[in-house]
Amino acid sequence: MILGMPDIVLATLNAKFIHAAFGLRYLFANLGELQPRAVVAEFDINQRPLDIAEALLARQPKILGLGVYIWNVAETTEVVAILKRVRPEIKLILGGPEVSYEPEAQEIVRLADHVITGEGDLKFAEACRALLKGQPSTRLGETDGQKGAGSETGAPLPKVIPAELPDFSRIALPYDYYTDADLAHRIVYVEASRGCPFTCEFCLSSLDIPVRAVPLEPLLAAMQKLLDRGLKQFKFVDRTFNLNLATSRTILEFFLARHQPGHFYHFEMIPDRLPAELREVIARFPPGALQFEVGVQTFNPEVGQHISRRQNYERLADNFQFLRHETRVHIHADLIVGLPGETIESFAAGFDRLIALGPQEIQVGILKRLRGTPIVRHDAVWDMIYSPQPPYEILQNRLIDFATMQRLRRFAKYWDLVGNSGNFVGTTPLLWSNDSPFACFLRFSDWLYARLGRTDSIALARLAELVFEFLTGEMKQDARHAVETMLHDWHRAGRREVPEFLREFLPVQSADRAPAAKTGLPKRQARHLTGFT
Ligand code: B12
Ligand code: SF4
Repeated sequence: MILGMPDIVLATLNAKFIHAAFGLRYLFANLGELQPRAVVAEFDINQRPLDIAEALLARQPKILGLGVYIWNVAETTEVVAILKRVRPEIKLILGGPEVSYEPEAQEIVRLADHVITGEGDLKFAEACRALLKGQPSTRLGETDGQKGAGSETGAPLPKVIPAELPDFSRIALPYDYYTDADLAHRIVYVEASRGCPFTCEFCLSSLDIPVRAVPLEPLLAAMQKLLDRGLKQFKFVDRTFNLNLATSRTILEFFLARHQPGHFYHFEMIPDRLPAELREVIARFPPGALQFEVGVQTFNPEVGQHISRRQNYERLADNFQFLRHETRVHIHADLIVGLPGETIESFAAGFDRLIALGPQEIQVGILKRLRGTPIVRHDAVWDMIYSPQPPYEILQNRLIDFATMQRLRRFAKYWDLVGNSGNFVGTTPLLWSNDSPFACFLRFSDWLYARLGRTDSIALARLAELVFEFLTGEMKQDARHAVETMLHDWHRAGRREVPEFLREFLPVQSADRAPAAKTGLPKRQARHLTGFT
C-alpha cells in the first residue's frame, strides 16, 4: 500500500488489455525494500501515447521503468519522447527483449536514461537503489562508466546496463501480484523455466542459453494458490515445456489431479519429443483442457539446416497422430513463410503435409527479423529484405518476390479467419475437396481479396456468405451439401440466428436452433472442441 506518490513506476503497453504483463510483475516482486515505494501501471497499445504520458506523470515518479517489446516499441517511443520533453528529470529505465539487443540503433534508447538488457528481475532494483541514492546517470555524449549498477563509488551509472542471468533460487515469484481482476478477466502467464537449448535462427529464445528451471516446489505452491483464487486458464510461456520430462510430467500430473470443468492449460512444445511417460499423462486429460503450441516452422530439411533447426519429421508425424487420435489436446501448429531457401512450392508441400496431420489450428507466420537474431547472416545470399518498421516482417527474398509475399500475407490472414477461427471447422475442407489444400486456399484467398480489397474488419456473416459463394459459384459444389455443412458449423459455434443467405435454403422451422452448451473454455478452442464429439 502506497501512501502519497510512488517513487518508482513500472509500466508497459500490452498488446491488448487482455494480456497481463508478466515480466513487470517479476520486477515488482523483486524490488525488496523498495517495493512499498513502487507501483505497476499497465496500458495497452490502443491507448493514445499522450494519455499514457499524462497518466504516468500524474503519479509523479522519480524513476519510471518501461517494458519494451516488439508490439509496443513504436508507441512507447512516443510516450518516452513526450515524457522527456515535459519532465526531463524523471529517470527513465528501459528493459525488455526489444531493447536488449542492438540498443545503439534505437531512438527510444537514445531518449531514455538507461537500458537494462536481459532479464531485469534483480538488476532493476539495483539500478533504482543506485539512482535513489543519488548516483548520477551517464550523460549523453559521455562514454559509459566502468562500474555497474549499484556501485557505491558515485561513478555515473552506465547508459546500457547488462543484467547477469539471475539465479532462480534468488528470484521472488510474481504470482501474488496478479490481482483478482487479472485472474478473472485477463490472460495470466506463468513459467516453469527460462531459456531454450535450440538454435533456430529466427527466434530470440535461441539466444537464451542455458535453460534454467524454476524450483518446482515453490512454483507448484504458487500454482495451487492461483487455483485456490479461482484461476482457470494457465498460459505457460516456457520455450520448450517438454524438455525436462520429469518436470513436465510432474506439472501435468499436478494440474490433472486438480482439474475442474473449464480449466485450460497452454504449453509450448517441441513436436518431436513426446515419449511414453508424457503421452500417458497427456492422454488422461479431458477434452479441451490442454492446448499445445507446436512449432513446426518448415518441413523442408534444407531450410531447417539453413536456420539451424533440428527436427525429426518421422517422430513429429507420429506425435501428431498420437495427439490427434489418442488424446483430446487442442493443437496449434506454426509454420513460417519466407525462410531462407523456402520456395512457394516447398512451403505449399509443408502446409499440405501439416493439414494431413490434422492440427486444429495452423498459424502461418511471416518471417520477422527480430533484433539480435542470427537470421541476418542470410541477408546477402538470399536477398532477404525486411520492413524497417516493427514487427520487421519480410517483404521479399530471392525466392519469393514482393507481390507473392503479399499474396501469402493475405493467405495467412484469411486462413486465420476461416481455417483457425473454429467458425468453419467442417466447411474449410470443402474448399479443397481432393486437391492441394494450399493451392485451393490460395485461390480462395486471391478471389476473396479481389472481392473485398481488405483482410480485416470483415463481419462473420459476410465472410460466411463469401465462402458459400466461392464453394457453389467458383467451385461448383452442391449447394445443399454446402448449406448443411455451414449450418452445422454455425450452430457448433453456439450461434442461434442463421444468416440471411442460408435461410432461403431451409425449411422455416429448422432455421434457428438453440446454441451449443457453454464449456467455459476460450471461445476459439471451444468451437474446435465439438470436432471431438
Ligand atoms: C506473452 C507473449 C506475447 C503476447 C503479448 C503479451 C503482452 N504483455 O502484451 C502476445 C501473444 C500478444 C505476443 C505477440 C507477439 N509476440 Co510475443 N511473446 C510472449 C512471450 C511468450 C511471453 C512474454 C513473457 O511474459 N515472458 C516471461 C517474462 C518473465 O520475460 P520478459 O517478458 O522478457 O521480461 C523480462 C525481461 O525482458 C526484462 N524486462 C521486461 N520488462 C522490463 C522492464 C524494465 C524496466 C526492465 C529493466 C526489464 C524488463 O526483465 C523481465 C524479467 O526477467 C514471449 C516469449 C517468452 N517466453 O518470453 C514472446 C515474445 C516476447 N514475443 C515475441 C514476438 C516476436 C511476438 C510477435 C511479433 C509474434 C508473432 N508471431 O506475431 C507478436 C507481436 C504482436 C504484435 N501486436 O505486434 C518475441 C519478442 C521479440 C521482441 N523483440 O520483443 C518473444 C521473445 C518470442 C521469441 N522467442 O521470439 N507475444
Ligand atoms: S523456435 Fe522454439 S525451439 Fe527454436 S529457439 Fe525458439 S523457442 Fe527454441
